[in-house]
Amino acid sequence: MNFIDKEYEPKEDDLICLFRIEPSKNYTIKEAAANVAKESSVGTWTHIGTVNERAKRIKARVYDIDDPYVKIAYPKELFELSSIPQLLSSVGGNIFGMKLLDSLRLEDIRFPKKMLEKFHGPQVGIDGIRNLFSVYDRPMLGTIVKPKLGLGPKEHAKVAYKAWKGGLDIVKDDENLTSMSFNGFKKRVDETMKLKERAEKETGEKKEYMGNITAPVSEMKKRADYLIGKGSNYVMIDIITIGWSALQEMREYLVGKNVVIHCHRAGHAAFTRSKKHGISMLTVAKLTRLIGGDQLHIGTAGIGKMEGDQKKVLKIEEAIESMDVSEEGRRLDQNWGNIDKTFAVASGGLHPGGLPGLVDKMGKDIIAQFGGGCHGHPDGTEAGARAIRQACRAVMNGRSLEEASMENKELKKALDKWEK
Ligand code: RUB
Ligand code: CA
Repeated sequence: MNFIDKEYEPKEDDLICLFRIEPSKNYTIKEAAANVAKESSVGTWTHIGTVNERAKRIKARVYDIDDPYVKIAYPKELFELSSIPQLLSSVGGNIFGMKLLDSLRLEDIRFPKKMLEKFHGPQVGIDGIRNLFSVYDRPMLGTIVKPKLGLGPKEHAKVAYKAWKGGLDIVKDDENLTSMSFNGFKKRVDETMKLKERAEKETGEKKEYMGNITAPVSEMKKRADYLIGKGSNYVMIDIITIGWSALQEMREYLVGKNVVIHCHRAGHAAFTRSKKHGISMLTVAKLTRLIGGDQLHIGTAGIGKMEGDQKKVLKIEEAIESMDVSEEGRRLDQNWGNIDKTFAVASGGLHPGGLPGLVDKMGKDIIAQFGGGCHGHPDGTEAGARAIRQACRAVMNGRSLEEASMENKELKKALDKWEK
C-alpha cells in the first residue's frame, strides 16, 4: 500500500493532521511520513496477506510535505466519531514511539463536520458567561485562593469573600485542592457559597465560585451535583489529569444543567512543551472545545510565569474563539459548525501591572486570573482585588496605570511591589 499521494485533495469529511516530523538517520522525510500515516491508520511494519479492499480504501494519505511539516488526511471511517480516546489511539498513539523517528509532534488537527455533530461543545460559552455576570465591556477578573493547599474551609471562604468584596468576579480553587483531610470538599463549598451570597448582597454584583471537582469520575459527578445543589453555576476540572474519556463523560453528565465547565490544564506541558515532540496545546485546546469546555487556560502571552509566547497563545485563542478559521501556512482550517466558543483564561504569575499588556495582546475577551498577584498585595487580599479592578478600569478607559495609581492607593502599592 502506498501512503503518499501528493495529488490527493482532502475532503470535507476527512480528518486532517499537521505533524512535525524528524526522521532518524537512514530515513527520508517521505519514508518517515509514510510510516506515520501507515501506523496511525491501517498498516503495520511488514507486508501482510490479510489486507482487504476496505483497508485500502480507508488508509491515511500524506498529501503535503514541507519538511519538517507533513499534512495527512484520514478518511472518517478510521474513527469512532464520538470517541476522543479512539481518535488519539490513532493520531496520538503508537506513532510517537516509532524508532524510525527522532521526534514527532502533532501540531494541529482539523475535525470533519460529521465529527462535530457527535459532540456538544461548550454549554454556556463566551456569550452565556458574559450574560451570567452582565459584564460585557472588560475582561472577567478572577483569583485562585492561595496558598494552594493548607487553608481550612472557613479560612478558604474568608479569602474568597475578600477577593469578591474587593471587586473580583470569580474565585477558584487551585488545581491540587480537591477534598483534603484538612479541607473537605463539601465543607469548603458550604462555607464559600455562604460568603459568596454575602459578597453579592454587599457589592450588588454577580459573583461565582469555581469549585474543583477533580476526582475519579463517579466522585466528580457527586461533587458537581453538590455544587449545583448549592446554587453554583460552575464546576472546575483538571482536564489533563482526569483524561479525555472522563471529560467527555462529565460533559455528557452535565447536559441540560447549564453549568460552566472551567478547564484547568495542569500537566499539559509534559507533552505540549517540547517544540519537537508531543502534542501541541493548540490540539489540546481544540479537543477541549469540541468536547465542551467553556473556559480553558491557554497561557498569558509571555506576561506571566508560565511558558507560551504571544504568537503561540494568540493562535490558540483564535482557535477557540472563532467560528471559522481559514488554512494559512502552518495552520489548518476549521469550521466549527454547531460547536460554541470557549472562553480563554489567562493565568499564572499575573499581577495588576500586567493587565495593560495582557489586554493589548489577548483582547478584552479573556478571563484574567491573579493568585499571588492578588493575595500577595502588601495590604492583603481585599486590597489586592481592588488594585486589580482599578487596573482594569484604567485599561478600559485608556489610561496608564501610573496615572491611575495617583488616585488609587491599592494600585499604587501593587505597582510599587511588583513593577519596580
Ligand atoms: C496561578 C496558578 C494556576 C496557573 C496554571 O497562580 O496557580 O494554576 O494559572 O498555569 P498565580 P496555566 O497567579 O499565583 O501564578 O494557566 O498556564 O495553565
Ligand atoms: Ca479572548
